[in-house]
Amino acid sequence: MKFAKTIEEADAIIIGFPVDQGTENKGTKDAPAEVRKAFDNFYFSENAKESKIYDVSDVVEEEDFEKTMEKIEKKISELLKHKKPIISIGGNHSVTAPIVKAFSKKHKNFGIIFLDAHPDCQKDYFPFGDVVSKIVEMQIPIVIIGVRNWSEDEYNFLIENKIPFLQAKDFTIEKAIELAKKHLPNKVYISFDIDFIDAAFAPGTGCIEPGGISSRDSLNLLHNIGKNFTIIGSDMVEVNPSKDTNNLTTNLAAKIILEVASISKQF
Ligand SMILES: [Mn+2]
Repeated sequence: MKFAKTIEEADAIIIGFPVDQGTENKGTKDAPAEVRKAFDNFYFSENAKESKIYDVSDVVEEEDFEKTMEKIEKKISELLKHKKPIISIGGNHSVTAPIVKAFSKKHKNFGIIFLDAHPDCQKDYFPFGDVVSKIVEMQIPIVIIGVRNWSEDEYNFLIENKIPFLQAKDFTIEKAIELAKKHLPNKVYISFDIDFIDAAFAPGTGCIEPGGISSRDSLNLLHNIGKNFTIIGSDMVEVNPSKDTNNLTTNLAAKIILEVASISKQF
């Protein structure tokens, strides 16, 4: 894993959002530091590319949740001036809304691939639980992949708003790519909730959802997204080191981030 000394020489930018606000499950704020520790365990990416990454360190949370969200949006807006892919380490899923808002001000035509066991469109729930409703309000096209636990309200929201989704029970890489190609433009942002992956591979997260995708299929899916789309940014959210076993989850998150860095493109 190679780090760039300046943003100018970097292939991708990494930033941490150690945020615990917006959820009852505390502990995700420790993820950026723990995931960074695992970066050194990886050398070349699987496609034998050595990407140089510039780490701009963390944006720390304010006492006020809305202020934290504003701070995140402002920082991403600043970083977007460099025209390089930005990969964020959360934090819980509430960080995705301000990140995507900043991207939407810079990019007029992009879509979101939302990898998650949950469709996250629960109105009047914790802020991390309605990130998809916020994205729909921003009118950014989105596809949700990996769903396997939802409420009746959430199901109805997806149907009423015609949000394309692929349930975990029907998951294949081909179907996921086909769905994304049908509904999204070429430029995509990937929001990666670690609970997309089965808890057998990633136990360190707040909501354990059985019946998920394997770590191997998840990596192969990302490589396929890289072949079919221009990845302009991504996030890795809901990693909770306090619930992890033998660093399985933080290692997997670090590997995913490095693979995404190797397939993302400058724009
Ligand atoms: Mn989730």
